[in-house]
Amino acid sequence: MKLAKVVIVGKDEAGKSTLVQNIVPGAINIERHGRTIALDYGNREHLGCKLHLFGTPGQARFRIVRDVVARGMDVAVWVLDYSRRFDDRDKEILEFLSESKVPFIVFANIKPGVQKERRRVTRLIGEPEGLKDIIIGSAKSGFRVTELLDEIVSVLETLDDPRNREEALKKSASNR
Ligand SMILES: Nc1nc2c(ncn2[C@@H]2O[C@H](COP(=O)(O)OP(=O)(O)OP(=O)(O)O)[C@@H](O)[C@H]2O)c(=O)[nH]1
Ligand SMILES: [Mg+2]
Repeated sequence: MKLAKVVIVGKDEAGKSTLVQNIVPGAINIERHGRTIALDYGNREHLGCKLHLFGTPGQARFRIVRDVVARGMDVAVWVLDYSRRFDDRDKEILEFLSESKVPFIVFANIKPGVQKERRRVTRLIGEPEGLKDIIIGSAKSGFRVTELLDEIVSVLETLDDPRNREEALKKSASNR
């Protein structure tokens, strides 16, 4: 069976741990006072793929932990807090993903919030190269989480597509 490392990033309290729990009930969360300080971990099978899910801490002071946990990821999920204003911490995540050069899916998490940041996601983040899809859902209720898993698997399949491998080889040859 295909194995994949799926890393969940996003700013503090965006809903990353909630999402991991929704996908794998009882997943490990190494936390303090409810905030992830090391990681979330759980795995599950979906459409013939074994997905190893790693949630990262969102607090800026644990950025180094995120960077270490994310190393070697195949695909990332960016949990974007759709109830709070898009700010510098979101921009830092966008930079991190762009530098990582991994394919990623945005999961815009609808939470009841003070501020409603419902501008179109592409107006907030643009159309960065790695962006594969945008799913608007809820980490807590599970709304559209199955679609997220479907999309993760379909991104993984495109990575395995031999035509993409050829393209990648050609690119690396021309860069030599
Ligand atoms: N109502 C509602 N609340 C949510 C949803 N997702 C997350 N929350 C709440 O938002 C708070 C933060 O959620 P977490 O999942 O801990 O956030 P996190 O991104 O893991 O936060 P850090 O570990 O600090 O980076 C919790 O109180 C959750 O219950 C959602 O879809 N709906
Ligand atoms: Mg967390």
